[in-house]
Amino acid sequence: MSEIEHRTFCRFCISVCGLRVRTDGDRVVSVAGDRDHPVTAGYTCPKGRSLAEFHHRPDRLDHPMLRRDGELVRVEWPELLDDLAGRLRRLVDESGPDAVGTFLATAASFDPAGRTAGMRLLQRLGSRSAYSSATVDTPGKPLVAELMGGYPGLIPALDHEDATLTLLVGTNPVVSHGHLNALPVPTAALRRLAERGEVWVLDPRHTETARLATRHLAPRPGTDHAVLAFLVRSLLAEGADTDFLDEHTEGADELAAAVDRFDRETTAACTGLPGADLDDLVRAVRRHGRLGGLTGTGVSMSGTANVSEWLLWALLLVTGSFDRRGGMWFHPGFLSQLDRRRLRRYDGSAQPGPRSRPELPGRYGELPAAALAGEIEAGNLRALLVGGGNPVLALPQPAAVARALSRLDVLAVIDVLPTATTALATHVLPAAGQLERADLPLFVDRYLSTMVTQYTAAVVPPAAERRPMWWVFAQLADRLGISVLPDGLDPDTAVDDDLLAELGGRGRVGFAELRDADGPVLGESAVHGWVTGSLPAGRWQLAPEPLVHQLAATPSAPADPESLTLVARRQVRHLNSQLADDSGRTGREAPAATLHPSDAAARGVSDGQAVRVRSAHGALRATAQCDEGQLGGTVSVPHGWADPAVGSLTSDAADIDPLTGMVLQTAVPVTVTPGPSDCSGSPPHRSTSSPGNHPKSP
Ligand SMILES: Nc1nc2c(c(=O)[nH]1)N[C@H]1C(S)=C(S)[C@@H](COP(=O)(O)OP(=O)(O)OC[C@H]3O[C@@H](n4cnc5c(=O)[nH]c(N)nc54)[C@H](O)[C@@H]3O)O[C@H]1N2
Ligand SMILES: Nc1nc2c(c(=O)[nH]1)N[C@H]1C(S)=C(S)[C@@H](COP(=O)(O)OP(=O)(O)OC[C@H]3O[C@@H](n4cnc5c(=O)[nH]c(N)nc54)[C@H](O)[C@@H]3O)O[C@H]1N2
Ligand code: SF4
Ligand SMILES: [Mo]
Repeated sequence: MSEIEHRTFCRFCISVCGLRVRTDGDRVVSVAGDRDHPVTAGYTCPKGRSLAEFHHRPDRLDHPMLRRDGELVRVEWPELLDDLAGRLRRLVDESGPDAVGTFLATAASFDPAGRTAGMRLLQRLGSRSAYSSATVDTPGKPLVAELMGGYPGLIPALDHEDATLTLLVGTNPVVSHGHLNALPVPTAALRRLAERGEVWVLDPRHTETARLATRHLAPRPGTDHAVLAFLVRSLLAEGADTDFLDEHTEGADELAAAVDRFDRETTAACTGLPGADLDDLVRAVRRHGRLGGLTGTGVSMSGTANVSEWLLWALLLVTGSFDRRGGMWFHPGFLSQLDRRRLRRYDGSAQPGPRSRPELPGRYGELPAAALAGEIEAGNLRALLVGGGNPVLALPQPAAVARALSRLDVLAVIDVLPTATTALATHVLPAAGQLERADLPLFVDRYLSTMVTQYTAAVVPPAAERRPMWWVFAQLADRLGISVLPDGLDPDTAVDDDLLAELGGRGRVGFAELRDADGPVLGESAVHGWVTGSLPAGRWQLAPEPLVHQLAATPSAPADPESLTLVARRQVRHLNSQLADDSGRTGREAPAATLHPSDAAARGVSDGQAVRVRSAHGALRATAQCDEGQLGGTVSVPHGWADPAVGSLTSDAADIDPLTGMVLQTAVPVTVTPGPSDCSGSPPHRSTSSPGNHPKSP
């Protein structure tokens, strides 16, 4: 056979890099960056480049499996689907629809057809038990957008063409390629921004991104709100865009009052930053007038997530930077086109919370993932359909999550590989991977760095008995007497494009044109000026009451400046728990507990030595790595590994943000001691669980 080249895009992360994939029959021969892609221009990272190997991994899930007498055994699709649908029906009849839930997570965000079908199945069953990884990632961002603008889906984006000052707070895009905003080809993009003006990075690590910045400040973890409050206070005193404030905002006096206590001395004491650095930052903002600024998980996972995000938005408003050139634009989405729709008003109110944790908020049709294990233990949730997620390693306390998941009557996992979660499943459903399905980047549409989209056909047909995730949900729905497909299509005959045509039919360019384009389709480079005049909230709300209230409750000084705090981070070769085994096997990337040499020395720890990291909630073992670039008083442990599982240090009960249900995952107090002794929070193993701890009725 002869080789064929396909244009497609990577769906591991939101940079959605353009790819050229060569196939020979059903064999994926090679993967390379697409040099003709207008945004990513041939760039890929190691994850994208590993896609051929990923597709052919010998451990890929190829066959449906059903747990019988404690063991997962291979069955045919109809048998699996009949069994699963039958159990779901019985559970709904017995316990009501909320007993059935979904956890649709990271990989589902890159599979809009699959995710939509899953969400519809749950909605049409009448269940409220929808969970995702969003509530352990960044629920504060949509909340701030809602409270300040009246619409949770407002996504500010950097103005790569005109911005001269860029502030990056708790994000390391050189590794992550962006948090809620893609930063494709990050090194080149940051160099361009720095060449045009200044890039400031606030991070307790001297990160790969900080190395490209013009200035790096390392505030104490969890104190970003203080830096931002100080900036807002200073700018309100001198340098504010008063015309913009008068015309488009409300609450400037309340904002001024809220940030008033963050004077130079208080801020320096709170953050540990020298006053002179704070002065320099204020002067930079005044000098440039407008700026762009983004936060990442270093902010969104901290206890001051909401107030920090708010104060960054407030700074951008006080400087008149939002929705204008040289500041930031709001991404309306090539496919979702918010700029051509009337936005419905959201008023910040929460939906009812989970039954076992009524104090936690429901928002945007979802319950906080922090409540998932508790809802199972309380008997409220009896079946969970997991799609594109690995909750055992994503949620706090892996051992407790694993215990809860194994108590479920049904744990059906749609995945491409065996994981810590499939190991506990009653039903394993092998999914078509990213090269095996047609797609559009619909759910990351507004997170992209510019107005661009791309249709891809499947590069190869699904191998073995792998099936698209939408097909799985559609087959289940069909057996439950409901439909999740457009126009009531028959799940036996529908194809990927039927779903994509519906989902991708409201874009700048129609679906047929996208499909025929053979590659990315570019829109405007940025869309300025569409938000401020048509805000559902009328004017920008500078001082939303719940945030003013949260800020007032933050301490002005750290409780114990001598204690160590855990900070979250990511590594380049794996994405959350995905590919972590690979990067470990090749020895190119290992999980370490990184700390400053002086902190290590003070604890009798040397580089490469085994240490125990302990929080109030559990402990893990890791290898110590001494690094001058790690701020004293912090220890950085990467996310995504089964061992050490950093979730062992977090809690789904203590330190939960009351407005969002977010789990505290950075700036967590910990201790580090030498020695490899036994750990209470040790990660669950991947082995098939024994019948004894897996009470399933066949
Ligand atoms: N290679 C790779 N890319 C990924 C992922 C991955 O696992 N690997 N995961 C993807 C996902 S799901 C997400 S959500 C995004 C996340 O994207 P980012 O938020 O950019 O994630 P990180 O690279 O972890 O960068 C977070 C930074 O915050 C810093 N930090 C920690 N605590 C604090 C704090 O209190 N204050 C401040 N100022 N900084 C702090 C950390 O030192 C770290 O450098 O990345 C995505 N991309
Ligand atoms: N302590 C601590 N906890 C954290 C974090 C942290 O930094 N610290 N980070 C948090 C964040 S930001 C996030 S987003 C969550 C991550 O939470 P999850 O999204 O649950 O984690 P992933 O490991 O990305 O799981 C994705 C799963 O999708 C599977 N998959 C890959 N491709 C496909 C596909 O095409 N189809 C299907 N059906 N499945 C596929 C993968 O094999 C993997 O099992 O964890 C959160 N938890
Ligand atoms: S940066 Fe890497 S993982 Fe992200 S889309 Fe590009 S190739 Fe894929
Ligand atoms: Mo995430």
